[in-house]
Amino acid sequence: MKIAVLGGDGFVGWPTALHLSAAGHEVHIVDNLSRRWIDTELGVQSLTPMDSIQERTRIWHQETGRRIHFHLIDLARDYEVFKAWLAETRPEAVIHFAEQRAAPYSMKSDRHKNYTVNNNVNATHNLLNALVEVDLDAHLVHLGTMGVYGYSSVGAAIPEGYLPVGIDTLAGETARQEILYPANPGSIYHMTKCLDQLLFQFYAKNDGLRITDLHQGIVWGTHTDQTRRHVQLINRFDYDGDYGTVLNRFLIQAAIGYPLTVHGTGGQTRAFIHIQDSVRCIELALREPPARGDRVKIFNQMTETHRVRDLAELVARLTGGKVAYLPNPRKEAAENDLVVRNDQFLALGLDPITLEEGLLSEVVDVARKYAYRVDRSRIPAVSAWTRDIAPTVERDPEGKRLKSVG
Ligand code: NAD
Ligand code: USQ
Repeated sequence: MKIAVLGGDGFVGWPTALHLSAAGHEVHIVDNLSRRWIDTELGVQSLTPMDSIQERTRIWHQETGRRIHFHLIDLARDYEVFKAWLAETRPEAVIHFAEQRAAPYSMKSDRHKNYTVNNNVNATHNLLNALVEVDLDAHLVHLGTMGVYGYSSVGAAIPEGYLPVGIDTLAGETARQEILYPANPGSIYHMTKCLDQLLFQFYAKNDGLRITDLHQGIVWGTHTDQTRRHVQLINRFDYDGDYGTVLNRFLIQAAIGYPLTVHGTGGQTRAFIHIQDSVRCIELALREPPARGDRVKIFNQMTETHRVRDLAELVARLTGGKVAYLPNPRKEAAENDLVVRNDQFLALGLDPITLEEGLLSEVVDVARKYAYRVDRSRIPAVSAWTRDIAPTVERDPEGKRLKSVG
């Protein structure tokens, strides 16, 4: 199949592009490299040394004889360029990763809020608009987030996208419907993913676009079967206070002897998935496109749930590290439970990789290998969700005064 991977230079996009190329597909990466620019803005770099996208694809060709094509296009801003590219390339499937994906980055300032909304909503809408305009019946697979549901515990499992409801009619009967599960975003970033859902719903209904939305949990780990093949195929690994996600941050903090940064009581329960399973799920979803005219197909792409403080304690036990309980920079519930349905991927044959010590140790080993590249001053999470919270997150676990960058 000819597959476009939008955002294919990123943390999940790159191993997905490799995985699909290895499976025999013709892969085209479209990326504006904004994520690399944001590293420069924030004064951080991936823990792992990443080569340019051109160099990465050259090494892939050298290793496998297979070509991955790269196209430098800003999906949010260069609508006409993207439309012309789509009309010419005519992929059979489009995987959409190309959004600003960090909640803390989206909450840093009014400028970052504007950037995240403009970038994410325009990228998604430009894609949908262009698919209709060039009359392309490609299967669109979008990477969404578990965060659209809001993680709240109502004593029921979170279904895969749709909630059956009964509506009292004027005739005194009950009308049965399935509606999108009520959106409950916890950050500007998560809010853009809720807006994406409505865009998908409209374009599936109005134009018959075939769309799959993957509501993914937090991705952890770094290597996949393909990124292991050559040192220059290595995946990016974010550890900083804006882009580093919780488990990967704990693993690198443990590797360099930095106290594990638990926010508040660490009572937040979140959904997780290993990077290898993430790329497998995307391939499984590609094989099961909805039919034209179907509603958006929604999968929960996660394999397990964990409470943040339990993860910190597990990593600390494994590595002999210390846990620091810090003021929470976010506005979020102190504690929540989370039960999530993921029956659809299990039915398609996903055999989940779950958290086990071997895999955790592998990430710690990667972190130790590249520890010399870590700037400790960029570890604290200083992006506060509200003005009231900002003064409470001014010091790091080592007692130093912090300054926000960007
Ligand atoms: P990432 O930031 O590493 O990659 C995103 C890529 O998209 C980057 O290479 C960036 O340059 C590109 N991009 C952004 N805006 C673009 C634009 N306007 N035009 C072209 N390219 C653009 O993020 P990731 O961790 O790989 O996440 C990929 C997707 O998966 C995101 O949409 C994210 O919301 C979702 N997701 C990620 C996680 C996670 O834990 N990393 C979890 C759930 C969902
Ligand atoms: N947390 C800590 N300490 C840290 C970092 C985070 O306690 O050092 C806590 C946060 O307060 C939060 C939880 O861990 O309660 C998760 O934070 P995170 O940064 O790992 O994840 P999140 O902001 O939700 O975002 C990440 C990805 C995003 C994706 C989302 C999936 O960046 O792209 O959509 O995970 S989900 O969480 O399921 O919504």
